[in-house]
Amino acid sequence: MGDMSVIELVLGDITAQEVDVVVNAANSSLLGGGGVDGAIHRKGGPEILAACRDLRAGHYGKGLKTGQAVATTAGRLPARWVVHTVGPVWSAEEDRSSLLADCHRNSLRVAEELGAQSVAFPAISTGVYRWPLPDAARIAVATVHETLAPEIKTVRFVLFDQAAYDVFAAAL
Ligand code: AR6
Repeated sequence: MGDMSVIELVLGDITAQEVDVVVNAANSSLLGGGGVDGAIHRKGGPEILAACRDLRAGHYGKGLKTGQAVATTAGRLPARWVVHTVGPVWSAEEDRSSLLADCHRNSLRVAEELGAQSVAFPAISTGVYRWPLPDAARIAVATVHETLAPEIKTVRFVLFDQAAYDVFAAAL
């Protein structure tokens, strides 16, 4: 991590963040869903879905693989881009931690390639995909710490409720 970068926590709605990149906890179809994904498409408007459909018609014909990340317009959000990533579904039988780390690493790499200086992450995989919050927070914070290049000045984890905020605060 560069000296110039900060990692911060915010309690709130990721669709309200004025940042260069908002990371979406998407699914491999890239065509929308519930949770953060639903909120981003609802607030960002049809331009984001149109861009996702274009991706599916092009290099992402089979969809986006778990752990990978790809950018689109942010539509009407107060952001410049949405970086869509697909978190792993929690499994008690199989350790999928490296895929959750990949989401954070690859999202930051895409953000850097775009020239972004600020990136907002949700707590990827901790909703519909059921990843235990303390473990997800540990992986997210550690991976961002390891990966963060000085070009990105701010990484903001946006937590939707106080319980999630407290868990991330403990991990940080
Ligand atoms: N802002 C910030 N955080 C939010 C918001 C919001 N507006 N809404 C929910 N969260 P989830 P996943 C929190 O389910 O587990 C979708 O259907 C939420 O409390 O959005 O990666 C996709 O299409 C939780 O802590 O993402 C996929 O099919 C966290 O965001 C699937 O869900 C992540 O919850 C992905 O599941």
